[in-house]
Amino acid sequence: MVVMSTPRNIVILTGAGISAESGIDTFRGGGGLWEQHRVEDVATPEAFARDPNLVLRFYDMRREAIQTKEPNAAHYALARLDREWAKRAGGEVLIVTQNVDDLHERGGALNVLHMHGEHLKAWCTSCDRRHRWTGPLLHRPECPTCGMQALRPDVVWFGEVPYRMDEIYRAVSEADLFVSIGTSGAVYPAAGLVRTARDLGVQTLELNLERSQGSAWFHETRLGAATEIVPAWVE
Ligand code: BV8
Repeated sequence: MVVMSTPRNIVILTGAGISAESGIDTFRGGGGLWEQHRVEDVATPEAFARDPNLVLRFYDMRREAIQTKEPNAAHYALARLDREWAKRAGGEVLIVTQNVDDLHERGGALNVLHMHGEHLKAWCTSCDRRHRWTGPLLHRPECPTCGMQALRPDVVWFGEVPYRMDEIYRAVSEADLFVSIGTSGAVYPAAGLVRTARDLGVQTLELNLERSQGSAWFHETRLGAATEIVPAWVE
């Protein structure tokens, strides 16, 4: 048990486990399968080049599904922390999420960084503009800016570079506390952030349903469902 003084700056990494109780499937809980495809095989540029309709259907189905889900107590607790921390401790909270759903934002969080992109955005590979997108992409709609039928999900696939890594590494280097919530620690560079934090002397805490692949790197691990252990930690 690590007893620490009140941390000023907190970086919180979240994964699919924080949205599980909102009814959004995790990757490795349900066997990480979709229509008999491993996610790692569908969420890649090669898969998109080989069978664009399969990939677009995969994302259309998930984009539609998340719009029927609601934030849960864990999202609301982090949003409270995000809004109140500056007053309480004069510090910053940054939520770095691997999730491509918008439940952190709909739960009221303000400082959210989607390192793997967002379901509700489409990226035009012709003019490089990004658009809020809630409908399907399978029928190749035209880009609202350039009119080309070149829209793809604005999601970081395996083998692609996650967004704003420099900003993330800087935030971790300036943090007093790094908290990881609801992630299996299976995917890099997200899974490597706890080691970056440790190497920089940052306190590290893991809140998860089960021990993750990176558990050994955390000063403290608390096990349980996010809707229970996240509000308890925030209070
Ligand atoms: C990159 C968007 C270069 C798409 C995603 C070998 C070694 C190291 C790395 C690699 C390697 N081979 C290949 C790589 C690189 C690869 C990688 O890591 N592959 C893995 C499979 C080995 N990574 C990449 O390609 C990345 N890019 O490396 O570029 C680079 C490197 C450094 C700096 C710059 C550039 C890009 C990866 C991004 C892929 N896109 N998502 C989409 O969503 O469709 S990944 C996807 O899976 C998620 O975004 C998430 O990041 C990831 C892991 O999922 P989790 O969120 O952890 O969910 P999971 O289901 O796994 O676990 C859920 C957890 O929650 C569990 O622990 C469970 O116990 C817990 N839980 C469940 N219920 C609850 C709960 N906890 C609390 N309460 C509950 N109720």
